[in-house]
Amino acid sequence: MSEQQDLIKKLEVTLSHTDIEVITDSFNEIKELMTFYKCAIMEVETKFKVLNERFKLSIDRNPIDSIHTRLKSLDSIAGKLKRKGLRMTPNTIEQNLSDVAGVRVICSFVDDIYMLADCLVSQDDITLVRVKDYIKNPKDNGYRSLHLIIEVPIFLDTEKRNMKVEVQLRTIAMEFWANLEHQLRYKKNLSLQLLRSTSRELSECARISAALDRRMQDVKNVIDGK
Ligand code: 0O2
Repeated sequence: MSEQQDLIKKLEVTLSHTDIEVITDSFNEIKELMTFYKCAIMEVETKFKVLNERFKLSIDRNPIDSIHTRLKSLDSIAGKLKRKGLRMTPNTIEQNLSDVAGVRVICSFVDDIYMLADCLVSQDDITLVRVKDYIKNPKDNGYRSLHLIIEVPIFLDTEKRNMKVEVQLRTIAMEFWANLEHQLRYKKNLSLQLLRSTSRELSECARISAALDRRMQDVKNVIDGK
């Protein structure tokens, strides 16, 4: 089965016949756009790798523990646009979604998150579109991370295109918590009672993990003589 047929089969469950026709007509353009997002991910990942190497020289340690990248799948894109009441075309994707390209940077210390974010957005080819600081303002469930929506240029054979990328920066502790919470969110067969008690427990874990991040940062500051 071709990639296009495979996608259509998945989308038949949720989308109307007209929606599927629109996607079929612009399938090649959508595929091309996805390649552009993939290139934007590569650009941003490289920028963080360069910063990591730079700091290895200047502060004698790597501020980045790991970098994860992901390209949103076509069926997730179709689902998200449908929830917004939009058809899936290259234009609606670019105009309405800012998380098709995702780069997640995991650091040991909270200060490194802000340092890396500042370094990234001060680069002269980066445009900062939006910041959501869930570290200073955690979500009600305890979720913490720094989210940046940026635009980065990619250079193609005959043109330059600015592509949106969602950058999430978080500590190892935040990543540990978010991964478990994500699993809970997609667990469909838990009783309401178990769901409530597990959410409370996760909320408490978020509090402990935020306290751990603060204490680890304090210890680091003492070691660095700050
Ligand atoms: P996935 O599979 O990770 O991509 P927007 O994307 O701007 O339309 P929103 O909700 O305003 O929607 O964006 P926001 O708050 O910046 O969150 C976007 C992403 O952050 C999510 O993407 C998650 O990756 C992560 N995130 C946000 N809140 C939570 C949370 O409470 N728990 C966890 N585990 N992750 C969270 P997606 O599309 O939900 O999923």
